[in-house]
Amino acid sequence: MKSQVRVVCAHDCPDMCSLIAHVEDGQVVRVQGDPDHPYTAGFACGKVNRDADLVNSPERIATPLKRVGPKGAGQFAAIGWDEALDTIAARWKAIIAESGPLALLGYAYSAHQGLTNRGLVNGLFHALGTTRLAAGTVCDSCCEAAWDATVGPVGSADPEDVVHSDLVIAWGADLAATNVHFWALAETQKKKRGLPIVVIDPRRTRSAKAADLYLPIRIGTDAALALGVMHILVRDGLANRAYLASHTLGFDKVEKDILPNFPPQRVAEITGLPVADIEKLAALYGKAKAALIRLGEGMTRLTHGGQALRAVALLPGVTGHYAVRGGGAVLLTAASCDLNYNAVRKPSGPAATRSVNHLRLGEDLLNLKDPPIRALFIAANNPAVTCPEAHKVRQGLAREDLFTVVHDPFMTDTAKYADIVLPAANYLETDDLYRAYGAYWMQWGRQAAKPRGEARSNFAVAQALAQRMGLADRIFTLSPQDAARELLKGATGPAGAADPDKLFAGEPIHIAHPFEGQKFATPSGKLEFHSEQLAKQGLPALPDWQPDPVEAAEAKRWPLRLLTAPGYFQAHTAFSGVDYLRRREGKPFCVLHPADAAARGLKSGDTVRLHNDRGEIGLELQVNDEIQPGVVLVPGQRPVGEAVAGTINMLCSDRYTDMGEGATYQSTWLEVGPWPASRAA
Ligand SMILES: Nc1nc2c(c(=O)[nH]1)N[C@H]1C(S)=C(S)[C@@H](COP(=O)(O)OP(=O)(O)OC[C@H]3O[C@@H](n4cnc5c(=O)[nH]c(N)nc54)[C@H](O)[C@@H]3O)O[C@H]1N2
Ligand SMILES: Nc1nc2c(c(=O)[nH]1)N[C@H]1C(S)=C(S)[C@@H](COP(=O)(O)OP(=O)(O)OC[C@H]3O[C@@H](n4cnc5c(=O)[nH]c(N)nc54)[C@H](O)[C@@H]3O)O[C@H]1N2
Ligand code: SF4
Ligand SMILES: [Mo]
Repeated sequence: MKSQVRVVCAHDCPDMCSLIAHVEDGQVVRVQGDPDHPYTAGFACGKVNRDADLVNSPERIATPLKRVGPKGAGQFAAIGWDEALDTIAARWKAIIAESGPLALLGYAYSAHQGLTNRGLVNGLFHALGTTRLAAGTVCDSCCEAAWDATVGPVGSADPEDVVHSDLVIAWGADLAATNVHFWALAETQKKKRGLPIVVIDPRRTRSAKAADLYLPIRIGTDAALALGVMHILVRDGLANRAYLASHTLGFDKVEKDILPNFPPQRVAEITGLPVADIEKLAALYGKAKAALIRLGEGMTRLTHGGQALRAVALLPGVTGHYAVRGGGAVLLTAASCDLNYNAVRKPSGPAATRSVNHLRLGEDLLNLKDPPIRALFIAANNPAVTCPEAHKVRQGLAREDLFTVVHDPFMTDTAKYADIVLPAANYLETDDLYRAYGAYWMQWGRQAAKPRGEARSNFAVAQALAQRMGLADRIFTLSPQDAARELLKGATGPAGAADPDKLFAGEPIHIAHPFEGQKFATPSGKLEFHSEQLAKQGLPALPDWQPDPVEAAEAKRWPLRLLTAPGYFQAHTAFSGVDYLRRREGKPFCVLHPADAAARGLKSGDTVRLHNDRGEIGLELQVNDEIQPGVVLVPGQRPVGEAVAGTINMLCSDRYTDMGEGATYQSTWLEVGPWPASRAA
């Protein structure tokens, strides 16, 4: 029997495509874009076009497993669900009795599921009163904190308003890889009416190659460029004084104390960009009527990442583009979708316990005391690959006295360290409610096929464990659709006004607020050039660019800086179970500029050793000039078995960003040399 089911793409991606799953005899045989969605417009990306291969992958885990070998060896025996769940509940109860609930840590992340599957695992641990996860610091907590301090906790501009823009700037985002529907919309406007596109990125990405102006900025210098542009806008009389006076706070101080330090010549020295290009960018921006900046997370993945995003997010305040449809800045939209999230995420439990930062898992598994973490539940996360200090993560996971459960569709590097592995259903196999984080859409996605093997969804596993742990909250007894109805109760704005009949019939629900210009939800209600909140945290109240002393010391010891970027056919590790995509992405590799390769006697195709104080890894080398000298690019994070040796996060530190306690992958310095001939490549 053949059918078509309208589903929603759950992968960690701003677009949230509506998709059609073609099902034959109960199996998904093809996934394609849904032609009836206004934004995602009938096409899926190159990864998700293969999601039939993901859901049917022969590498999926079929049954629950228990460890039968040493920790981390990946030796398991199949067990039944009852045995698995009973074992987990019994161990948790014993640990809680001896050490209290803080000895448990639920480490569940957003990846690749909708709101109820994502939320209910956290709800389970919230209700149990365990140690909590400060989630998302591996990803967007820095850019979110910088945005909140500057603009406030509200959604950004609507990417679909790019049809009204007269200039687009992709600033630290490789849109052709990570935001393909926004990119497609911008490119259509470029073809139709010559919409100019500027790309600011240390890598000449696919997006950069298609741009009208490409600025190969030095990593970590975006704040200087943004302040340099402001300097020129003021110099040339292009600042919108009326908007600055009515909608912003503290620009006078920036103008007096900060902008004089950023004349074009100095900005050129800091950023490595020619003065002429800085002038060109400022002139384009200052003369545009509706310039839209797509703020990218790329510029935040380093020590002063918050300052970078904040300075760039202030630019539309100088020109007043925040007031214009098609102008302003696109970042995250979720803050303007007010659902009753607590119904799922916080059904009961103490208001506060203690927290573990998502990116310090290794550190906290090894060093947390009173009580130490004795039980760990990981869902939809692969920290042994995707967390910085990956060696420490692996050491922590290898603790004999740690009881670890991993819930994942695949036997990941992390799952290999588990005591119990639970096979997870994926989004094609579950019902769920979805809300985009990079667009204004909400949609119900139906289950297209029964879970493969004995896989169960996050939602089902959270409910089963809640019942065994004696939790009485109603949410742990509801169907996914009834749980989604709880999310809608008390919801406000366009999401709250959604017609449940249309929603649960699978119609995409547009949840953009009527356009009234960018809202500001800072304490002053204005765009804050001067932030008292930041000052209270001991951070500069005004935007600025300063070198970081720790980075400067590292740079003296090691010649190359790490540039990290998304994989085109892999998103982190979630598609590594698809053989076709693994091959499309190729062997894990790094890129050096020809000058740096020549200086080391290296050539394309060589196996090379990347090393610093934290360790060494082995990758294949590509030599080309898509990056500047002094940089080594490593796209994606790949499981250990795929590379010659190791994975990139073994070289990255778990130091925090200036804002939001986020990850600083790119504050990593290293050296690249030949792979020792004595070791097999
Ligand atoms: N194909 C694909 N799509 C993805 C993902 C993926 O891995 N693969 N990941 C998903 C997830 S979880 C996320 S969070 C988003 C992230 O999507 P983005 O917001 O695009 O962020 P990044 O992927 O971190 O980096 C984007 C770009 O920033 C550049 N960059 C690095 N350092 C700097 C800098 O100092 N200044 C400037 N101006 N640019 C810099 C990099 O070269 C890279 O091209 O994408 C999502 N979509
Ligand atoms: N060096 C470096 N490291 C980085 C980054 C970087 O730029 N550079 N980027 C960071 C960013 S932006 C992010 S978001 C993180 C991502 O880090 P992670 O979230 O750890 O990585 P993913 O590979 O996206 O997904 C994790 C796991 O979820 C599983 N999964 C998929 N669907 C389901 C499901 O329905 N249920 C369950 N239980 N599991 C499921 C997948 O099989 C996969 O093993 O990585 C970060 N790490
Ligand atoms: S573009 Fe993003 S939302 Fe669309 S199919 Fe690909 S991963 Fe999913
Ligand atoms: Mo992310």
